[in-house]
Amino acid sequence: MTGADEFFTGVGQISYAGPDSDDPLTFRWYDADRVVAGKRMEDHLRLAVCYWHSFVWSGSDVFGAGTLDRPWNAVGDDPLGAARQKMAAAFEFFAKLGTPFFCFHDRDIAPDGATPAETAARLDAMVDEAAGHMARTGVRLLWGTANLFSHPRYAAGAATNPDPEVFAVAAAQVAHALEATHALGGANYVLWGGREGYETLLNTDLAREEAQLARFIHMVVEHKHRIGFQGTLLIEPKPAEPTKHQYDHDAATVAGFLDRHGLAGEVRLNLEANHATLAGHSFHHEVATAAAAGLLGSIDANRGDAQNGWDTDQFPNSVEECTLALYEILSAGGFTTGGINFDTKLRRQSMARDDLFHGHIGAIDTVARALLAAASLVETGELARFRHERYAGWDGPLGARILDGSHTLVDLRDRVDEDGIDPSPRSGRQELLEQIVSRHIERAR
Ligand code: XLS
Ligand code: CA
Ligand code: CA
Repeated sequence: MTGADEFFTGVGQISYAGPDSDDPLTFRWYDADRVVAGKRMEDHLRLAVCYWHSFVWSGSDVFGAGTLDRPWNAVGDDPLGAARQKMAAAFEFFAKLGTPFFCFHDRDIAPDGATPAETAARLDAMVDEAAGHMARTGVRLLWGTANLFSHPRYAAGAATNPDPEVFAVAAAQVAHALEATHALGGANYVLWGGREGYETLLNTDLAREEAQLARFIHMVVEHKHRIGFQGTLLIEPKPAEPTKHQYDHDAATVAGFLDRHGLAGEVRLNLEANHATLAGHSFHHEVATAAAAGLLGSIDANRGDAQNGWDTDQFPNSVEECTLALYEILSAGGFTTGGINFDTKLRRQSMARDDLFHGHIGAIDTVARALLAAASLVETGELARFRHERYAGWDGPLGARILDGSHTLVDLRDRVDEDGIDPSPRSGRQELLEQIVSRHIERAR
């Protein structure tokens, strides 16, 4: 790509140059073909760039206008032409960065039309356009989703709206977005309930809204099977923002919701680091909770800011946080259809076009380095061994009889009295274990 068609002039193909490289437009840790724990790095991490923050967002915030240099967003009187320009810029970026996947909302790639028919036709046209770029560049789709939160009709929710007509419009939109994702060979489809929540309980019927949401997800499951979509359906938990309270609060809340409504086995989780922070959890907690429930799906890698309480979606830069998450993921067998999507946006002052490369390269090196540390933790088995030994009693006769229901409280009282059971506390060794993690991070090469 050269000349007038090129948006990121001055940036070529980003390649691996090793940890000692001083060139910020190279990878120091991400070496796609390097085999780690039996698999290529690229196949472990399954990295994706998100369309919305990177190519749609102009840098505007609630106090001010767009700041970012995004020439493809100059719509004029040709919204579809602008959408095509934006897509050309996006695929130029994906290809130069060398990440294998991207993710999009329906409205990111195709703007709303004046009528539902025009909106649908625009999406179809842009899906065709995307298929062409994907075939040309080899970039694949990690997941698609529907934007059920920007349009004013969704102010009071989509599936959980008090008006069933809004539910109907949302259902039509998701049917189309799922079909678009299927047409593009998407590996997953994500449902994020941005407005599925409430601002005040004074006007909200919680029981009804939960039942509506469950019905909606069942319809999505049914449609997935009807059209033969083989990818995974993922719910993305988030506790709040934009609403005061969102129903898909965190991993444990969604796990309970899926069980209550007979959806277990059909839907897994897309976990975002910044959403964990907002829920008052570590990302490690969210990933471990999902793994324990067999719901691990995919990851939105980013970070929040410790000094403020909103969804800043910054690029991840903590090797330690990513190591702990990847340790859980590798211990659970690694990603299947999921991957790592950078749901990340630049700061509003990072207005130069090539800042998008710097943000992504730093994030990619962070997760690549974390992968090396996590794989080495799994390989030596130091943490797993300690944990296994800590619970060893539960594999012995006493533990087994407690768990299989053969001991009652009275039986246990008798055992304690007769056998003189008097356990002594043992060290949990937290500091030692933290040192083990640090050592693996330091030595990861
Ligand atoms: C917003 C969410 C959203 C989902 C996709 O906070 O992270 O971007 O990932 O709708
Ligand atoms: Ca997200
Ligand atoms: Ca977010």
